[in-house]
Formats: sequence, C-alpha cells, structure tokens
Amino acid sequence: MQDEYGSGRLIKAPENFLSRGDVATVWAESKRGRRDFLRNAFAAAAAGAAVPAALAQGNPVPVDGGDPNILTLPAHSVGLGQGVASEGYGKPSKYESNVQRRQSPGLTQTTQASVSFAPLQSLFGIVTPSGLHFERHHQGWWDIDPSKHRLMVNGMVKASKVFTVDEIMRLPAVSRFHFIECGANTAVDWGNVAVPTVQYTHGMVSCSEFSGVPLITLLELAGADLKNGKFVLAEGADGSSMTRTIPMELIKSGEVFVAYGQNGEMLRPEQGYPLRLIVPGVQGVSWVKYLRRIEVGDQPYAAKDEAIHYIDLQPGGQHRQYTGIQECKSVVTTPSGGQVLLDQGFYNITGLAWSGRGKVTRVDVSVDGGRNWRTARLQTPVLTKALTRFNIDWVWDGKPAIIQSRAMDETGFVQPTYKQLRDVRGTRSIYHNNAIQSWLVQESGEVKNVQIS
Ligand SMILES: Nc1nc2c(c(=O)[nH]1)N[C@H]1C(S)=C(S)[C@@H](COP(=O)(O)O)O[C@H]1N2
Ligand SMILES: [Mo]
Repeated sequence: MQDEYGSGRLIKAPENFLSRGDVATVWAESKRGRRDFLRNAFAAAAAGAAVPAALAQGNPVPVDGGDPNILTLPAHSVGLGQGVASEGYGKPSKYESNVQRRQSPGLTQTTQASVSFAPLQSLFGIVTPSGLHFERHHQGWWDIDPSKHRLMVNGMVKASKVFTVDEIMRLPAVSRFHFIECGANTAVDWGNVAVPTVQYTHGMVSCSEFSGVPLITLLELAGADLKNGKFVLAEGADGSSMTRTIPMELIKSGEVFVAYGQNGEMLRPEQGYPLRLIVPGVQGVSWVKYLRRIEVGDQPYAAKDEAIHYIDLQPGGQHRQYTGIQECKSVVTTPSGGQVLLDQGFYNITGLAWSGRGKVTRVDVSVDGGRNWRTARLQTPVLTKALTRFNIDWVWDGKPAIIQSRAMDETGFVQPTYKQLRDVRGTRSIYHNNAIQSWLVQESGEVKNVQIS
C-alpha cells in the first residue's frame, strides 16, 4: 500500500475494502465478484440470529459451522475492546502510519532551516490536521513557555504596550478558516519537473481554523497612530529574526489577527506557539511565528526577508518586491504522482483550490492535457482565503491520460498554464508558482508528474 515516497493511500483494493468506504474500490471490485460479496453480506445479516450462540462460546467461529465463505466473526466482534485511558491524547490508527509530513531529500543542508511537506494526497475536506500541517522554519522551532512570552506593540503609538498571552486571551476573539501557503510552494518545478509527488510539489500549503484577536484591537489598545501609521513590522522571537512588513490597510480591514488557537486547541509549537500572526491570503513568511513585537511605522521596512529573500526575479534581471498575495491556484491530489490506479473504471478525481484574493468560484478539470474541460463540484464550505475541495467523476478507460485542474476566483482571475506564467515571469523565479499542474496516468496505472507546454 505504500511506495517509496509514502504517497499514501494508493488507489488499490484493500482486503477489507468496505471499511474504507472507498467508492473507487467498490466500483473496481464490482467487476470481480461484488455480487458474491453482497451475497455474503446478506447471508451474514440473515445469520444474525445465530451469532449469540457463537458468541457464547467465546471464539470467532463460522456461524454456519464451517464454510469460511459465509462468515467468520473477527476477534473485534466477539472480544472486549480496549478501555479508555485515564487520560491521553488520541492518535491516528496504526494502519495510517504512512500518512506523515516529510522532508524532501537533499532540499536543504540543515533541518533547522528546512521544510516538512504536508501529505496532501492523504487528506480529505479542507482542514489540515495540526500534526500534518507543513512546517517551514528558518532557524528551528521552539516550545516557548507561554507564561514567559510577551508581545510588545511599539513605534507610532501613544505608549508602548506589552501584552502577556493571558491578557491577549481575555480580549474579544475570532475564529476563521484560512490557508497558509509558503511563497516558495511549487518552487522546485519552476524550471522543469523536479519532484515526484503532490506532497513535494504542493505540500507547503495547509488550512486550519485559527483563533485569536484582531491585530487592530491591540493597536487601538496601544493608542496607535492609525492615520499616519501606514505599515507595521511583525517580529518573531526565534533566532531567525523573522521580520515582515504588513500594510496597515490589511490590518484596518480586521482580517489580520494574532492567533493562539489552531483547530480548536492551542497552536502547535511548530506553528508558532504561543502566538503567531495570521495574514489571510498573504504568503506564509508574513505569518510570523513566536510573535513578540509589532512596530507601527509610516513606510515599508525592507527587512532582510523582503529585500534579499522573497523577491521575484523577472526575465531581464529585474525583480519584483512586496508581492505577498498568493494568487489563485489548484492541484489535483488524487490521482497524483506516485499513486497507482489498479484497474479501469470509476474514480473520484479530487483536489484543492485556493486564492489569496477571496473565494474560489470555479474549478475546471481536464483529463486530456487541457484540450477539454469539465467543471468540478465545489465541496462546501467554500470560504474566503481558505482551501476549497473539489470533486469530479471520472471513468478511466485504461489509456494514458493527463489530469489537470484550473481554478478561478471571485476577482475573475484564472490560474495560468506554465507557458502563460513563463511568458511573463521567465523560468528563474523561486516564489509564486501557481501554474496548472499536470499528472500523467500511464497505461500501467502509475501516475507521474509531467509538464506540458
Ligand atoms: N518566527 C518565524 N516565523 C515564521 C518563519 C520562521 O522561520 N520564523 N517562517 C515563515 C515561513 S517562510 C513560512 S512559509 C511560515 C510557515 O508556517 P508553518 O511552519 O506553520 O507552516 O511561517 C513563517 N513565519
Ligand atoms: Mo515560506
């Protein structure tokens, strides 16, 4: 069930296929004796009355007295299950142990200045489980004692103010679902195909419900000059001296907030516990973790992470600066690179779409490399600046197919092809690659990352 990249749930008929609720498998299975299965299931139901007698003997036994094709009761149907622990934090099933975030081999020299990618191929819906949220650190992560952590608001304010985490948690709170995408997501594929799976091509995006306090509330409490203050500098407490300029307009809109919560609990240490900045729609680097200072100023700060890094090299040697918004983008997560389709027949093509400018309004899917497109179903909820899940039916005829998705957002922006993107941006950029992704389904059923012009 696994491959060397750990691409997760391959589309393969597992032994106890119904427990997965895996429609694709059921359809595949229908060609090989689904009727037998159904007959056995009915036989089992009909035999229900006989079960107590078998149970009384305390052993899993075939209820008809011997024919294993009819029904053998598994141990979990006749024995006592595990008890609740007196305390504990729940974990996924041991059968899901290949669902892991992963470092891309050889991408960086140290694990402290590195990335761990989210296994998008294994996820459903729009929320990334906190333990699978991608990680990007410039100087390693910390588990900071919240009772010692402080957030200072200074600069163009009446009086500098220092907040404890407890003080922030007493203020009026908001909870919102948003995606966070590293500006460098899909960076290695700018020039050509470089990595095999969606985990490595697109796994620097995640989506959570974040909870916290609008930054504007903290600025008001410090008496910030909201007329002349045009920008703030957000600073993190880790050794990377992560500092980013945030335009005051975004803060005044109420969208930017200081989060302490993620998916119903406190932030994970890897995600910036105990405080991080949430800047919806803007690239991940501005979501400063271990947030310790907000300085109000009247011009952009041109900090190292916005003057040297996180600039977009253009053809002709020019570069763009302060290109923070993550434009509309999408990717098919199943079928995707590294997965294997074991049989012809029905599949649910599924994927994720997002836009830093608002809601996703439409996703089209092609199975012939962009010649023909069909509009996918958007799964609810469709939220602004959050991941949106799409699904579309597909019957694979066993021939090679190139699967693509193309997202549109409420501003009318249409996700570009690689050709369209390179015509404007060249091939030497790192950040902000939102081109249409292509997955080649080969006759063998193996799925590969490809680029077509
Ligand atoms: N303090 C601090 N904040 C930081 C970083 C960091 O290294 N230190 N990395 C930034 C980058 S580049 C990204 S993409 C996101 C990653 O957030 P995550 O690790 O929660 O996925 O955090 C941003 N905030
Ligand atoms: Mo990033």
